[in-house]
Amino acid sequence: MAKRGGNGQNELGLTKDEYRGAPSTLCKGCGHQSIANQVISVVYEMDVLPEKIMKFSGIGCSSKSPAYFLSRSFTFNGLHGRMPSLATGAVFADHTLKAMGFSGDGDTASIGMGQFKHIMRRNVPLLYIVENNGVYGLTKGQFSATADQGLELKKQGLNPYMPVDIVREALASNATFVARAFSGDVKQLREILKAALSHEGIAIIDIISPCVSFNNQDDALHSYSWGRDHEVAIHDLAYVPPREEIEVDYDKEVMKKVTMHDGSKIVLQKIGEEHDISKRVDAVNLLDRADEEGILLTGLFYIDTEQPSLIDIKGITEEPLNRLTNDRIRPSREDLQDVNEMLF
Ligand SMILES: Cc1ncc(C[n+]2csc(CCOP(=O)(O)OP(=O)(O)O)c2C)c(N)n1
Ligand code: SF4
Ligand SMILES: [Mg+2]
Repeated sequence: MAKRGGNGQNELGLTKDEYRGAPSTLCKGCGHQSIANQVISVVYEMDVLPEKIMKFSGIGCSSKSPAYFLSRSFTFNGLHGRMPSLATGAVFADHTLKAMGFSGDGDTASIGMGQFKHIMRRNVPLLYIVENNGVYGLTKGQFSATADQGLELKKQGLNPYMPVDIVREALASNATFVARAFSGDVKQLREILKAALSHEGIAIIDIISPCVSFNNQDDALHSYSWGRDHEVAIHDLAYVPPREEIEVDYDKEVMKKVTMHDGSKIVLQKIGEEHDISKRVDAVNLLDRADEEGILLTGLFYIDTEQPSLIDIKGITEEPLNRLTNDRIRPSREDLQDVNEMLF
């Protein structure tokens, strides 16, 4: 795919190298690096101009990773846990750019929980990625709010608390696209990223992304070995770009086709039991069962393409606000007069 322009160029005539960033300083083998690599591939393959993307992050190893991809895109690195405010403001200013948020489990579920909740209920058009390793990697491995109960780490001792589950929080907060992926399962991750980028609203992806330096022992639920041994996909998920024919593997039953706002499609094929991605309560039940069975369930849990996004709710002009000139935004003398008369 994406060799359409020849010489490794995509439809825009850009090579994959033009989607890369600065040399990475993440530890070798860090799950966040794998996510960064997939973001580069996906945006290149989807023929999105890097200058048409803005990326946001908070603080953490995950939050510094946007430096390592899409160096031609707009990049905002904010305060710890405050990425959602930054993204909301920027989306208001220019909703014609694709917005991508990169956060960690600490950045989102510890210090940033309040902001996380509110960006979901407002349905801000943002692809929100949580690079979830169960620890504060950047500050040397303290337990985060998603750390598994009973996890024992050499320098931290035993974690006595119950974990926050990002997917559960997203479902409870009416997020309109909710998925879980594993950074070690690159094929599925790419399809989910593509689908999420086509969603017009908040798209939450909880990506289990192992920290090889502080939380990668075999029994940890955020490790590579646990993920590889326990991952179960809900369905086979394929993203079909606009104008491309749907090709399906006829051995599998097509459960659902979802048409996105840009005309692309998500095709779900059955591999296990049936799951209706339009029913939030079914997704919660699925999570409960996965927890009981001790498996890492991945795939698209829930989608709602009908809810208006923040931009629709606020009736923002098609032309981005940051490009409206003074003569268009300044009220006329007559309009001001009308307002004054209404008030007095
Ligand atoms: C207000 C504030 N409190 C605490 C910190 C210290 N701090 C920096 S990163 C971090 C946690 C990062 O964890 P996470 O978001 O999971 O990212 P990871 O490094 O694991 O990818 C903390 C507590 C800070 N930078 N700012
Ligand atoms: S400390 Fe952990 S999260 Fe940070 S770069 Fe290293 S492996 Fe990744
Ligand atoms: Mg973390």
